[in-house]
This record gives sequence, C-alpha cells and structure tokens, in this order.
Amino acid sequence: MRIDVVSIFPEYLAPLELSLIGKARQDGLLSLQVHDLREFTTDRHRTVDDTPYGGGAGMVMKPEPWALALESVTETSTTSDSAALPTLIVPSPAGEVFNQKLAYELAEEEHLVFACGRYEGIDERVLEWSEEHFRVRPVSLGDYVLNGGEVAVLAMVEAVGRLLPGVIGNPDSLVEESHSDGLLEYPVYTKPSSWRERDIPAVLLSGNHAKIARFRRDEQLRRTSERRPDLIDRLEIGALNKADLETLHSLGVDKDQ
Ligand code: JA5
Repeated sequence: MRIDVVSIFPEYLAPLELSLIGKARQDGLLSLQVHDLREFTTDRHRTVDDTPYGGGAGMVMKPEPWALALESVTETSTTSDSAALPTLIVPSPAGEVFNQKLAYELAEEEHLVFACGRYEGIDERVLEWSEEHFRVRPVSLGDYVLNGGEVAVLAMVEAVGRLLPGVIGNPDSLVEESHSDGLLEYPVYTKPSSWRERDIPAVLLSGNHAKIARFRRDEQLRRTSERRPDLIDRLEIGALNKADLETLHSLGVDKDQ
C-alpha cells in the first residue's frame, strides 16, 4: 500500500516512523510519504491561509497550494491510470465516523492520500475539484474538536496499517480483538496470580477451556452492556447463542427482535 500525507506540520507525523508502522515501512510493506503543504506555495511568505468569504472567525486554507500538492501525489500514483482512483481522506468533524469496518475497507486500497486541514478548514472547492482525481471521503474520529487533521491521521494510519498483510507477525491477534465481533474485549491478566491482595478470577487457573471461553464471553457481554449499550443494540441476533442470551437476560438487557 502507498500512503501520502499532506500537512503544514509534517513533523507532527513523526511517530509514524516508530513501532509497528515504522517497521512496516522499513520492511517495504507500506510506502508512506509526508509532504509539507508549504512546499506547494508560490509566494515569498509561503501563505497557506486567508480570511473567510462571508466573514466569521479564523482563517481558511487557500485552494491553490492544495491543488498543487494533490496533483503532485496523483502524478506519481499507479492507481490513477489503472482501474481505481486513489482515495483522499479528509479528517473533519463533519465526516463519516471512522470505525473498524472502514479501517478494513481502506486496508484494501492501493493508494490513500490524507489531507490535513488546519485553521477553520480547507476551501470547499478543493474537495469538489478532488472528486475528479480521487474517491473523496471526509472522515471523523468522533464527536470532538481537534485543532487539525494530523492527530486523526495518526490514528487512522495506525488502524489501517496494522491490517496490511505481514505487518502483524501473528495474524491470530487480529481476530480476537475489540469490535471484530461487535463486542468489547474481555479483561486480561498476567503473573503474579495474586497481586496486592487481588487474585485473578479462579476459572482462569482451572484448565477448563470451555469454562474459560464462557467466562470471557460473559465478561465481553457484561462490559459491553455497561459501557456501550449502543453496540448491544446493533448486534445481529444471529451473533448470539443461547448462553449469550441468558447472560444478557441476567444483566437485565432486553435484546428486542
Ligand atoms: C478537526 C481544521 O474526528 C475529530 C476531528 C476533529 C478535526 C478533524 S477530525 N479535522 C479537523 C481539522 O480542523 O481539519
């Protein structure tokens, strides 16, 4: 996979050189380039922003540096001359909400481009113009405000990058995790079995693997109904077995349908 990130703060993306994503880049599993938007300005002050038409607070990112930056990444894209257009992700609190399903979808793409806005955002005409060269997707991490797209890009690149073939050594660790079955993860414990007067749940030392699986599933259901009742509502009834329904009933959760 190829990823390009355009930002006025390229140093903000430095963590993508570390850990799993940094290793994937070193191993040639992921080609990731960060571009400084100011390199695509043509005035002596390297201006990227201007005042908003119609008035209002703050500044808006000027369209021309964005068009030049995005053209420069598509000119070297192998996807634009084949079947699929590259995907342009624009972090925005006004976008569709990022989730694991979208991460899996983006992990299938050949070329992702992330456009990091700052100030009050990017001139809307850039997004309209981009539709001719990209599949454009404004994407939000959730209902809160950030000062720009960079932190959202760090999260999305990590979530997508770890799904690429070969990036995670043991692919088993990708299947048993939060959200892959629509439930939160079960709690985990390690040695010592007793720590500061706190013992781990006895069932985990029983050697009874069926009982352990049931305990973990019940913990997933308990946590999810407590912390994320919205996820319980969205569970397919077919994803729950008889024991799951009994657990939910004992938790006082009424799964209608
Ligand atoms: C702010 C110019 O999902 C939370 C987000 C907040 C935020 C995002 S994503 N992008 C921007 C931005 O501000 O570009």
